Amino acid sequence: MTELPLIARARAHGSAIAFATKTGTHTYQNLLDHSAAYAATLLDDRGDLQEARVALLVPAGFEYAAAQWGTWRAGGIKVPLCLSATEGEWEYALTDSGATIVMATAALAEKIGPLCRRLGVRLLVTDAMTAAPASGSATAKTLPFVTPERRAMILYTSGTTSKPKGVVTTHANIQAQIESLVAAWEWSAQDRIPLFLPLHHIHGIINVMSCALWTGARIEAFERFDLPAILGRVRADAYTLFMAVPTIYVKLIQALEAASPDDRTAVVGGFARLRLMVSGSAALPASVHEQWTALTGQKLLERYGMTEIGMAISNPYHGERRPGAVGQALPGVEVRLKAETGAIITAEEEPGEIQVRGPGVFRAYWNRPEVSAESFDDGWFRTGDMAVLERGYYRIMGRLSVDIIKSGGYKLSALEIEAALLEHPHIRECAVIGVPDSTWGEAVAAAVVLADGTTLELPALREWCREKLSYYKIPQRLLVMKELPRNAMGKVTKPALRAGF
Ligand code: MLC
Ligand code: AMP
Repeated sequence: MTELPLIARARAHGSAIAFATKTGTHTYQNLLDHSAAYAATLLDDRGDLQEARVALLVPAGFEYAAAQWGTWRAGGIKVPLCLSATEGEWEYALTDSGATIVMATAALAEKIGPLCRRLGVRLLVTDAMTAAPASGSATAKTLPFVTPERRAMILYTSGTTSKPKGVVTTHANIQAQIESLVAAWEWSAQDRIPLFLPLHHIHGIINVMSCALWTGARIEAFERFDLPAILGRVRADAYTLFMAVPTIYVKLIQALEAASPDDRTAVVGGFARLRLMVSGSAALPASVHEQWTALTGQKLLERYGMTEIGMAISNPYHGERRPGAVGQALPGVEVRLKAETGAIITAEEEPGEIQVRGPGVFRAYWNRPEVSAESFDDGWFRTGDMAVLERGYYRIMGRLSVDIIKSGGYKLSALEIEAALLEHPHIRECAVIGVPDSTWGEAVAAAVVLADGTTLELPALREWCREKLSYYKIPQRLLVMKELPRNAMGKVTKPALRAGF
């Protein structure tokens, strides 16, 4: 074999439609041609990018997929950036990954251009590349042979360190993640799926886009979660599959309840006819699961995953989909629970940390050998999530770290947000936690101690944060305190803070 399997498979899907948008459709052959042209441009006069990092600032859609495949076919590592990040966040991702090239649409190139110039990073504007015909020289260029063991992608994930860490996956890891889901959820070339999740995280990249492109299915991409447009397409039976985070199901329930009886009947009918609806990236409250079934007749399939491992545990496609539980290990994935004592748990009803092993598990954190080593326990990845086995299914109980927050499916680091807040001239001390929220799962809540003689209100704080943090990291609650609760060691007792909100 001389090509990555993803590319070789696309040749077989040739004339099938890969992407459908308001403005037109693109076949798999278009994707092959475009990605070859992108690869040729990226390579310039080189024969292989040799794992050079190529950052992507492109909205979901055909261009994004072509840029991703172009990077891979040229031998590069793709680093997708959050479209709405602040300049500081972009700068961190570019410098930490050592990216030498940014691919961006014209509109986004204008925003990131000054930073690229300052950092000396080459900026390629995708629209300009598309406008130029795929010249003979581009398509005729011999592309390098990229072996599956080579590194393919770095995804930045927030966690227990203040700054996000780069999760490095190889082509083989990505393929294993895709093949597991394609088998478990019975993907086929007849599938059609909307893509409205951000493409700097695996939920959108792997579960939706890559599984679809692997099987020859059709993707309808939206630049953002455009609820009215998506509902319109659901009622028109445009899809067979639907994958979203719990917050989206909460928002869909709200929209259906607010709709006129006729509209509701039409949209509910569309949802009822889908072959599968999946929820993940955060806990789906059993009440939301049950409300959705009552409204549409659909039994949501909840699954559990993580950037470092892909998807690990899932309710079954055939069989009982149990509200409040995430099911069993996916094909090709080994899961075990480890007790605090160090014992491997074999009995039901005993909680332990979820540890995962398998070909989909990432290679390492980028440039962080020590953190990488600490994250594995005898070859098993330590997720930091606690679970228990009940009647044969895993149920997630929570996280080991109080510094990780999940809001709207985004994983946030309390430490990163605290570091930003401490730059505020009025804030002397602060502690950030996630508090339960019926829409977002958890909402970012900040407790602060102010400098003498100063005041601070939430709207002003949120406005100030816009320069520093992506919008989904900005605190939604604020509590001004005289002092933060601390233990004998002087460490803030975050569980005690929760009561204050
Ligand atoms: C939007 N807002 C948020 C937010 N998203 N606040 C907190 N947390 C979030 N996640 C705020 C906005 O700033 C805005 O505030 C207001 O909510 C409405 O914004 P919006 O843009 O209209 O919201 P919407 O488009 O509806 O976005 C909601 C969403 C989005 C759920 C579509 O959050 C989203 O795409 N989440 C998915 C993230 C994801 O893909 N995670 C997967 C990670 S991978 P204001 O003040 O302006 O009104 C992973 C592994 C796995 O977890 O297992 O899958
Ligand atoms: P991320 O690091 O953004 O990939 O997020 C992964 C984390 O999301 C996991 O470690 C879990 O804490 C959480 N998560 C994902 N799916 C679920 C689920 N179905 N239920 C509860 N938590 C989940």
